[in-house]
Amino acid sequence: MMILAASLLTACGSSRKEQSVNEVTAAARTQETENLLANLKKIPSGGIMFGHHDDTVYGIGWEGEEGRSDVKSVCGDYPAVISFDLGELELGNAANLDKVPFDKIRKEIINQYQRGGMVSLSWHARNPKTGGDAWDVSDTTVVKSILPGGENHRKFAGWLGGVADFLHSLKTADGVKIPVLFRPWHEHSGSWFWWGEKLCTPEEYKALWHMTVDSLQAKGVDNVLYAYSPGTEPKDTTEYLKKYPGDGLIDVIGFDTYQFDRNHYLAGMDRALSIIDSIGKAHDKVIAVTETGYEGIPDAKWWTGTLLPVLEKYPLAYVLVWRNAREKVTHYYAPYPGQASAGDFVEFYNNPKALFAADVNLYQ
Ligand code: BMA
Repeated sequence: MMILAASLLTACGSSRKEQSVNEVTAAARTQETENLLANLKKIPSGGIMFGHHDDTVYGIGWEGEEGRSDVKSVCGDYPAVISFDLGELELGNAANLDKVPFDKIRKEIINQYQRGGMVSLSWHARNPKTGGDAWDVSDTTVVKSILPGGENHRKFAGWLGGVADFLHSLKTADGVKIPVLFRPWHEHSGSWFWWGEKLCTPEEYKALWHMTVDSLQAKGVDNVLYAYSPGTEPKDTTEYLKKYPGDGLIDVIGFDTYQFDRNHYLAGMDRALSIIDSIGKAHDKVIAVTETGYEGIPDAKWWTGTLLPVLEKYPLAYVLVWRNAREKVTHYYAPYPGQASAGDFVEFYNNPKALFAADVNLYQ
């Protein structure tokens, strides 16, 4: 596998750097991680996994209750995909930017693995140059400053070391390393994060990805798949791939999009879906809607009337909605008992195409 990848790349005339990244990628993955990738490729033949951010750590009116989930309270099962965020791990904090303790996140990652479901991790990393948060776009040289040779490179290398330690710590009681999908540097086609469109060049953005993956692999992290997820700004496949770091690094391609106006949402969703569908086929990548939702879900038929019809035309592995914030009660994207769209969500759940935790077994 490794030799084949290397000789194919040599035949294509790729640089030594790309070659070494590809070799490491091909060689350094646990069996469970390879199984996860193989199963993600098979999922679309049976349906689409449903996902929810921070599902089991808090919801509307509760926090930290063992086994609780707003999604499960509504339909009886956990999401097939649960995502968490590593933001502020880099500060050495005990809890992330949304005040969820990393020990709790680790525990919930183990629980989700034991259900046979998937975990995705985003990273709203603080601004390593200004000291502000991920949304601090006051300085356009932040990415440059953390790349090799930059004044914040050492500091940032330390942050990546912290991420590697956390990923290494994801183990069952029997010592099995738990595979996760890591989705850093997301929504880079917009300009609201310090790694965004107007904040770095395509070369710098790609170098950020290479540095991230190289550094984790050099530290022996072998339980991770990687996802590339811009927003819906790219209008075609060329624009979508403008900052793509390469097939050797990326396993899942997706995008993030939210509903404000229904027609605008559906048009953007459809265009982005057809872009990732065609790239997914050409590059043999898993495709997914990595973040979406309609804040407050005021449309009682949203799940079966808007979301499912647009998704089911495409071979997606999963769709994930954002968090049910317990501290900002209008900021929620999954229903809870009594919420306006709860009945329709049960209908969505009952559709054989919508896959929840009990429907999947991703590690065998
Ligand atoms: C945003 C909002 C914020 C949150 C951030 C990271 O979309 O939900 O409140 O801090 O994601 O989870």
